[in-house]
Amino acid sequence: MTTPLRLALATLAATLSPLAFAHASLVESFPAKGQILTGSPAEIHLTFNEHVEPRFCRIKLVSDAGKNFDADRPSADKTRPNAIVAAVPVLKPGTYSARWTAVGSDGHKTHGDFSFTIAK
Ligand SMILES: [Cu+2]
Repeated sequence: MTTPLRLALATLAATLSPLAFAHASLVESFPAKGQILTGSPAEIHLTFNEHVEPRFCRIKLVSDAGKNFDADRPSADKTRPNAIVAAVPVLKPGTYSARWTAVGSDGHKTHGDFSFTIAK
């Protein structure tokens, strides 16, 4: 490989790598990871490190007994940048896993999960 070509490739790699890591990741949520609530939350909100497309995002809640409680379709949370909000059904006391899928403005899909508890 010639030196100019090697240089060109190194420059290209340096240019592309920040994009490769620019996927949406969760920064903050309500309920927060591990949070213990005194009642069912009316909604869930998720804040990401970058803009996400709410219509392509999903939030699913799974109880510790394995029952699914899907949140409504998320919409943009106008009170927080890069955040989505979704109404959730009334939840009984217990621990729930919130499983989210998000699509960033670059079209890349990411997912994750966290748990929270509703006290008896
Ligand atoms: Cu990406």
